[in-house]
Formats: sequence, structure tokens, C-alpha cells
Amino acid sequence: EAKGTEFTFTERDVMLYNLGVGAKRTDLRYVFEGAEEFQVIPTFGVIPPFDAEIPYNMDEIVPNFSPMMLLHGEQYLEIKKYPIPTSGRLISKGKLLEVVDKGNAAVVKNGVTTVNAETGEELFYTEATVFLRGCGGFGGQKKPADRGASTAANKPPARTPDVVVEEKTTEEQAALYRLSGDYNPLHVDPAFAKMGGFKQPILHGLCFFGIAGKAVYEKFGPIRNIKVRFAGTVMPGQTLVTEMWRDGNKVIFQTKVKETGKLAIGGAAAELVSEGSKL
Ligand code: HDC
Repeated sequence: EAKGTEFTFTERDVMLYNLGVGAKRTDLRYVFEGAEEFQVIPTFGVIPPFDAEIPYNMDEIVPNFSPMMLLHGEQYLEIKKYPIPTSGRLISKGKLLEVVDKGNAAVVKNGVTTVNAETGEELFYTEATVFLRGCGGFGGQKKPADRGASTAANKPPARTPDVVVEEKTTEEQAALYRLSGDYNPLHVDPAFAKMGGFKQPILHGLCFFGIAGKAVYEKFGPIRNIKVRFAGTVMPGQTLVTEMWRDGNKVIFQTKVKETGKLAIGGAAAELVSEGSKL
């Protein structure tokens, strides 16, 4: 059984995360610890799991594992309680949920529960899927299991979106975002990115997940859960266009790269805490 390691964070980590997912200097509630409604953008819940104790090694569960061939495939996050603390000590425990065989790739999903170390109260639950190129063909299950909101297809409706938010990332976005805890060289080292098949370092999936999640949060208020599929890569400096459709307490969304028109996030939705007005 995983014991979990402690994740300690301060207001400084909150501001660094907020800046990593596009907070502006004028968003005082995100960038100034003295602001009245100082807070962390709720997608922060994906960060403590980077310090989770994970009770398996990729080498043991798929053939030909190579860190250079790993891409983030899907992400689900549940926020169990508001307000989210802006400092504290948390413990995350991970478990293996499934290994899917896509023929030339393997898709590995884990689940992580994050609790407040002092009270034991549950704060976040995440499910993350990694897409491991070159690791398939081992005769495993072909289809992922249905896990409700975490695996929902979330097809956008045919009507025009209710809200569209455009946000330009900076050339330094990945170099800044990684300081929140995902130090994968794929996002900063050109040599590593090249070995992974990319012309230059690519943006973290969880960085553009945070940028899109921030847009949903700002337009519709606190979210209970959020799920995305990373459908295409994003280069630091590109512009993200997030389209949102509201249906009751659910917001379906997708994010495209403006410069190429390609989908970066698909199959995505967030369920809102309240159906009424925001906050
Ligand atoms: O969709 C392609 C792609 O490139 N997506 C973007 C990936 C990306 O940019 N991710 C973010 C950057 S990488 C990153 O951030 C790493 C990070 O540092 C570490 C993560 C740590 C997470 C842990 C946190 C604690 C690609 C390559 C993923 C798939 O493209 P194709 O090979 O063309 O596949 P396709 O033909 O479309 O589909 C084949 C089968 O695979 C399923 N599938 C597709 N995209 C998927 C996916 N499954 C899961 N996640 C995805 N994103 C398809 O459904 C299809 O299945 P089937 O054959 O059964 O229909």
C-alpha cells in the first residue's frame, strides 16, 4: 500500500502556479497575497499528486517504456471542498487503475487521493492517463473502462458556443509552469524534446488544462470536477481559444490553437458547484 509523501505549499507556490496558468499582474486575487480574495485557481488540485507515492513502475506494467515517448493523454480532477487552502500540508496516495493496449501505444491510468495532512479531510481526487508511444501490443485490454465524468465523451453541441475566451501563452510559459512541480525535460530541453519526436519543447498538458480551466472558472464560478483529453500538442507562445457551452450545471468546452486551427483539448467538461449565478 502507498504511504504517500507530504506536499507542503505556501502562498508563494499559489502565486507561482497562478502565473504558470496565465494569471496577469492585474489579477490581484491571483498574484498578490494581500488581496482580499487571494486564492489559488482550482485546477491547482492536479499539482499535489506529483508528490504522490505511486505503487508501481512503468517498466513493470508495459513493454519498452521510455520517458521520452510519454505524453499526457487525459486528466480528471474533482475538488472535494471549497475554499481551497492557500498554504498547508497535504498527502497524496496513488493507485493503478488500468493499462489499456492500443496496439502501438499503451494507455496507463492512475487515481490519486489528496487529503489535508492535519485534518485528514479529502481535498482532491484525480485520474490521470498517460499515452505511452511504442509500448503497446502486449495483449492487454483494448478499451478503457467507463468511469463516469472522468471518461465522458462530452461532445460539444452543434450550436455556437456561449462563451469564447482567447489567451496567448508566452514563449516562457513552459519554463515558468514547470516550477510548480512537473520537471519533465520534454518541456524545456530541446535535445530531450527532439528524442521524443518534437522540433522544440512542448507545453505541459496540465498548463493548458489550467488555462482552459481558469477560463471556465472565471465565466461560470466554482467547479466540482473537470475532465479533458489532450487531443493535440501546444507550443509555448501559441494562442489558445477555448469555446464553452453551458448545459445546466455542466459546461462542455474545447480548446484550439489559434495559429493552426488544431484541437488541443477535446472531450472536455466541468460540472459546476452551483447552477445559479457565479459564486
Ligand atoms: O492525441 C495525440 C496527441 O498528441 N495529443 C496531445 C498530447 C499532449 O500534448 N499532451 C500534453 C503534453 S505531454 C505532458 O504534459 C507530459 C507531462 O510532463 C507528464 C504527464 C504526467 C501525468 C501524471 C500526473 C500525476 C496522441 C499522440 C496522444 C494520440 O494520437 P494518435 O496516436 O494519432 O492516436 P489516435 O489515432 O487519435 O487514437 C488512437 C487510439 O488512442 C486513443 N487516444 C487518442 N488520444 C488519446 C487517446 N487515449 C487517451 N488519451 C488521449 N489523449 C483513441 O481513442 C484511439 O483509441 P481507439 O483505437 O480505441 O479508438
